[in-house]
Amino acid sequence: MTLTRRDVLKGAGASLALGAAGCGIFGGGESKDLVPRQTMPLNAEPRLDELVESWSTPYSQFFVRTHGTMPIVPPATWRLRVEGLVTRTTSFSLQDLQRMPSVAVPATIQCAGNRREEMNLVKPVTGVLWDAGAIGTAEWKGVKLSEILNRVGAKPSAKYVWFEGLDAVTLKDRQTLFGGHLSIAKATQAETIIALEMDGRPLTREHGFPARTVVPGFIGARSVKWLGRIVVSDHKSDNFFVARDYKLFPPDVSAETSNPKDVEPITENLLNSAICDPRAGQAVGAGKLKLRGYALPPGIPGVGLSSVEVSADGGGTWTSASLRGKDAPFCWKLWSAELDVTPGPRTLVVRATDTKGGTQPERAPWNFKGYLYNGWHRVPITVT
Ligand SMILES: Nc1nc2c(c(=O)[nH]1)N[C@H]1C(S)=C(S)[C@@H](COP(=O)(O)O)O[C@H]1N2
Ligand SMILES: [Mo]
Repeated sequence: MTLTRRDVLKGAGASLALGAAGCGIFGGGESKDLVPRQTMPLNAEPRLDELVESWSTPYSQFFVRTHGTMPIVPPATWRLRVEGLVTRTTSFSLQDLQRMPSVAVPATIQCAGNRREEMNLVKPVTGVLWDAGAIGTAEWKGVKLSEILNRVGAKPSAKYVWFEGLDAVTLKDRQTLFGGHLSIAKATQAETIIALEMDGRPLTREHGFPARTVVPGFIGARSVKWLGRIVVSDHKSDNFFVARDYKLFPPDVSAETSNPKDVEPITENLLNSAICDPRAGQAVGAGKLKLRGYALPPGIPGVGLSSVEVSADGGGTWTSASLRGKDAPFCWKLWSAELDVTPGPRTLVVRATDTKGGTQPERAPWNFKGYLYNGWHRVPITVT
């Protein structure tokens, strides 16, 4: 097996030296400009004001979320095995997938832990303490999962499709593989794909080379990177990240009292929005102030964004923001607004409303894992 120059460059990031100023680690002429939240495993997000410079998130600004190792997968020998309730168990090579009909799907991926830092201020939670930057938008290109399921002959008794990554994750008591699952209904939607490319180039190592699922509308954890195996089944996956993690426990449940069997795995994203500019703690001049940020529709088919509103008095009075960016399903929109601000400590607030009339709650329910925080985003600033 020979590694191409590109693979070697990708692999050069195997041991990471991260500085607080960001990390330029991924070689190949590309670099990430992210703020690390954790280095082993690597978890890093962009500066918020840089994140909303463009609707399509540049490579350098796309957050990275890993739970374990970041495998260097040799493309020539890699196979995607599809088995379980299928007529023909099949191993697809990368070339097999590249030769199949392909589709391009723009999609925003948001981590279920995005904005966890805010929930942590209410009461401590477990997990990576993300600001509001664990989100990004790209055009993903690859093969429809439904096409793969047709080729292998998924049986009528199939109810779930399980996915397994090639990365090794160290849990408290054992090692495991990262995994996900989808109902057969979501697995066969046109938007659900096995992506080989991100913004017109092969996936890079940290985003799942050579293949990952992209599941628009669902939390990022369901878009499994470094895909190694797909199992078609009549029951739910027992992978740790489906059966135990990525569940939304009620506020009165703690790590000690939780029973994962009581709760379903998280699927869709919730309606969300954030102020990305100005940034928390910034000092700005009195008068007209421009605000910029993003808003994400809930991951429900056919539901988009209808409005974004901002406030400089903690939610007493609201001003409409203007939305921009592609009108694509399951994708964010960028927004901007102008507010008059007077001297003193001020709290900027944003909330979004969707096309079904749903709005963000002033505060989202606390849960010990810190998932799905979508309360009004508040940014304290000083006006001078
Ligand atoms: N194999 C594998 N897939 C994975 C993960 C992982 O740790 N291992 N993390 C998931 C989570 S929680 C998120 S939010 C997204 C992040 O995708 P990105 O790193 O490409 O931004 O990948 C998902 N897919
Ligand atoms: Mo995530």
